[in-house]
Amino acid sequence: MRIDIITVLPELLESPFEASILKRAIQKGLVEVHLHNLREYGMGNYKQVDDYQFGGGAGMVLMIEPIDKCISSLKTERKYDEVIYLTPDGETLNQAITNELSLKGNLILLCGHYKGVDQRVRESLVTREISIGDYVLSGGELAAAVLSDAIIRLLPGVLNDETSALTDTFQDNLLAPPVYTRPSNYKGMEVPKILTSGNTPKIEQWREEEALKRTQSRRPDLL
Ligand code: 6GU
Repeated sequence: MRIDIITVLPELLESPFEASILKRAIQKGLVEVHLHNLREYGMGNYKQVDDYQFGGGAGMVLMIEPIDKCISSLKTERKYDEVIYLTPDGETLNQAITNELSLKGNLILLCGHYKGVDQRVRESLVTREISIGDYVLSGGELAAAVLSDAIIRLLPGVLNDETSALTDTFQDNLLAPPVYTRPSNYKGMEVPKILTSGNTPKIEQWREEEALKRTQSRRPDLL
């Protein structure tokens, strides 16, 4: 997979890909992530990327031309499965969407800023619009990092047994059960006896029950 991220703030997106699981996925060659500074496609001597909105009103709007130039230049190199615009008025991200996107080949992620992008970008260049939840961020960058992380960890070979995605919360529409590690007694707080019993089928059964209980009490909407 290859992810190309278009942004006016590439520095905000560097560190998420330079640590831990995402870094290792890139090093292993399982995914390529490329950051593109929209300003390099900006207009005129000042490399302008945004302008006042027609009709008046506060807030700048990202112009279509730099975005079109950047996307067109990427598209001359390879085909893309989706051009995703990160925006709070997009479709709300969930595990089903993440699973679906993890099966794609090449993705462009376009980060919005200020009042967003010219509507014509959304109508002519973007194939999908995604939000990461009902709250507003300063820009699409952190949302692009969240989306990339959620996708990349699902790619074959990225996770090992210990970090397996199969037991994730949401992967079966249930929250994950409680987990414990040593010591088995900490200041009188005991680990459930079943977990130290060595009885694997019983442990599995307990985990399923706990997952169900936790989902019922915290997220009944998932059931
Ligand atoms: Cl994708 N962008 C911004 N700016 N805010 C958000 C968001 C995206 N998703 C939730 N809030």
